[in-house]
Amino acid sequence: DGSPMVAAVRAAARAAAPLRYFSAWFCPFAHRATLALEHHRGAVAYEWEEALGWEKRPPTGDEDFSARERKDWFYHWKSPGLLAANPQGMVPTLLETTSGRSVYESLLCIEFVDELAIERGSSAPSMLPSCPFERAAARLSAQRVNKEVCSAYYRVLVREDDAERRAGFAALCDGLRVFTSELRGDFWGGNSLGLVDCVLLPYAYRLYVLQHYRGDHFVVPSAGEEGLWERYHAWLERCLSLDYVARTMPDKVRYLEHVAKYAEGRARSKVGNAVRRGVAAHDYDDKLDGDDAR
Ligand SMILES: N[C@@H](CCC(=O)N[C@@H](CS)C(=O)NCC(=O)O)C(=O)O
Repeated sequence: DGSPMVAAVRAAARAAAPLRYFSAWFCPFAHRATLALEHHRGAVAYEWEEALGWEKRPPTGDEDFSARERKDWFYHWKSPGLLAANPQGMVPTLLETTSGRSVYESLLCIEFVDELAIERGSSAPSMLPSCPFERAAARLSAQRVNKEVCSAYYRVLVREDDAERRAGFAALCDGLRVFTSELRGDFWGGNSLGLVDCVLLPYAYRLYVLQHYRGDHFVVPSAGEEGLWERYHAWLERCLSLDYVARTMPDKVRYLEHVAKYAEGRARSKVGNAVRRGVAAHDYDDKLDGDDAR
């Protein structure tokens, strides 16, 4: 029956059914989706499923040679629900349980949540500018931050050569410089948290682990460059002072313990495998670095 009333009832039911949110407490990519959901809290109902974890075991025998050298690799376990919703098995994944449709890839998840929330009458401002030119600029910056800052974070953590780590950290700082020089107000796009802030924030919050595992050369300057670093830290503090942001942050000690498997090169995740074989974290290959590579 295609009557408008039936369509309206179906639409209401869809709106009411919470999304299943496949996530992991430690995952900075998923953290981006969480920030979008919490920015629009109330507008998009969701049920969090902790869908990814770690198990320590010896390799299965099909791994590359470096995997055979040790017996204490950490592999992901993945929930059946996650694998059904996203065969690549990555968090964040958002599933509409009534239709079986899913959305994944963290940058897309932010935009998807934002659009859905606006459609459902969110009272929070959109996370993207309304002008098409500015939207394009925001997407460009979001991708750049992801490549320059976030992928460099993994280079510093996973690569074993000190020179490579330092080059990674220099690239990370350059990425932060560009981000900071683009700030138009309290946040990247003006006066509320938006797409670009949301891409960077989970990593900006986690940078303390680099000093812990790599030493004092791996600390973002606290001041200097004509106030640029003061502006960067003020941005970070401003973000963290938002209630809905602060309550999404993982415990620092617990995260530090978790990330040891990356710092020690023992994490057999797609990102970990990609960076170990010498490509950028954002260039992982589902076949080369995924289950087949294990
Ligand atoms: N490009 C993805 C990356 C997400 C990602 O790497 N998530 C990790 C957890 S932090 C994951 O799901 N790993 C599963 C695996 O490596 O097989 C995104 O931006 O959403």
